[in-house]
Amino acid sequence: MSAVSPLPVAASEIRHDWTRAEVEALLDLPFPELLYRAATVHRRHFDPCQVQVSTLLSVKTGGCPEDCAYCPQSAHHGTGLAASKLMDVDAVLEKARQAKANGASRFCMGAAWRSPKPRDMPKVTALIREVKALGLETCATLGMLDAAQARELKDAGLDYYNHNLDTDPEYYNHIIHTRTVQDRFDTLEHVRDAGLKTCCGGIIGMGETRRQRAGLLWALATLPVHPESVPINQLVPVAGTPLADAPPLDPLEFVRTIATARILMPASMVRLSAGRAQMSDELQALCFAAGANSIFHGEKLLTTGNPDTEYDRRLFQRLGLHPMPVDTAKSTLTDIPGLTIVRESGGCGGGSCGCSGGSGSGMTLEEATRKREAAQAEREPEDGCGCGCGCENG
Ligand code: SAM
Ligand code: DTB
Ligand code: SF4
Repeated sequence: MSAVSPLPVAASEIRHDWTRAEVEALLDLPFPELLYRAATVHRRHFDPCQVQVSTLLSVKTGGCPEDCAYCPQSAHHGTGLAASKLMDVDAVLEKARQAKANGASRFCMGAAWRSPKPRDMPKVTALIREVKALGLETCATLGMLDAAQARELKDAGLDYYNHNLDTDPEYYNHIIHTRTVQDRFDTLEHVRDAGLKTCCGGIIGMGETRRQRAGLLWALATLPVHPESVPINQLVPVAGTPLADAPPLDPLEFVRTIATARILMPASMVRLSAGRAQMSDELQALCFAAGANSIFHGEKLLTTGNPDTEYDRRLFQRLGLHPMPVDTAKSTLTDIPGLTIVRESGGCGGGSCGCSGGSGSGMTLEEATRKREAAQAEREPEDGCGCGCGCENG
């Protein structure tokens, strides 16, 4: 084996004391070794063939007073994006109902704000309450929060708050000048103290070095609690933003970042987030193999495009991936139509082994889950799916 220094291979424990040097050493590993370690950690905590699926809606678009160099919604950049007011509750509910009908389990609402103003809070809390009442998990990303605002959102029924560190704290002031990284840490603390789950990650491809990518991952992995979700966005270069002409990132660097995030935060959902529409199928496949286990599903992110639902359905099918079963205790939903498991030539119904045995031509997630559980109850684990494909799935 190559001269790789001993590094945590069996990182099933959750650590918050990673050093920057350790993170850099992981990122620097030979590619096959890094992927092997990430895939090993992934399997200790998750079914590597299950992918959690979220949806996104911009409830207040554009005109943001912050100057984030990547963002098409900043009022500082001439992107031609029209600013809109906070959407009415009824309009958001219509979108949320559609999302639910399309199988969403979590509905994420984004607003282009530095922070919500006192006058915004009644409407925002109404949005959260009403969306929650539809039986959806709620997520919001509204900018900075103080402690009282975080508690108000929690009391309204908010489950997750998305607030990204976005880049290495040391690189932060190259990208954003209207707030400090400490502002970000403060909001994250208020969010945790209020009992909300955190969704916190960053953007790759903003001209940062590999060392600075290590700095972002180190900052995330040494938070007092690992974020439940870690969105890793690839920069979507938008004309009119200062990063419109950022040098393209070596795709393998993106995979390295995903793999290292998986090793550092073994029990978190690592989300292959913005930028999927610009990625090849092969790159996405490598990201899933490296430990990514969450995506945004739906044809729009906030203002930019995302792969269409048919594309994602085909990709899942080709890769033998399936949507992470929804926790029915938390949600009334059991299926994701856009990503329904549909087999061209049958299959074992497990949905995760990619075999072509078994019978039937199509199966919903609910049916597949039921069938898999029933099969698991009947067989010894080493029996596999029962179709002779040699997989280990029930
Ligand atoms: N205004 C709030 C904030 O900044 O926290 C919430 C909305 S903001 C658009 C949410 C996240 O979108 C950002 O933290 C950033 O990671 C991501 N984002 C924005 N523009 C992006 C781009 N062009 N490419 C990739 N990610 C982007
Ligand atoms: C996150 O980390 N990525 C999402 C979500 N959190 C809010 C947003 C991506 C935005 C990409 C650019 C756009 O569509 O405007
Ligand atoms: Fe505003 Fe958020 Fe965009 Fe920054 S990332 S300009 S805070 S909407």
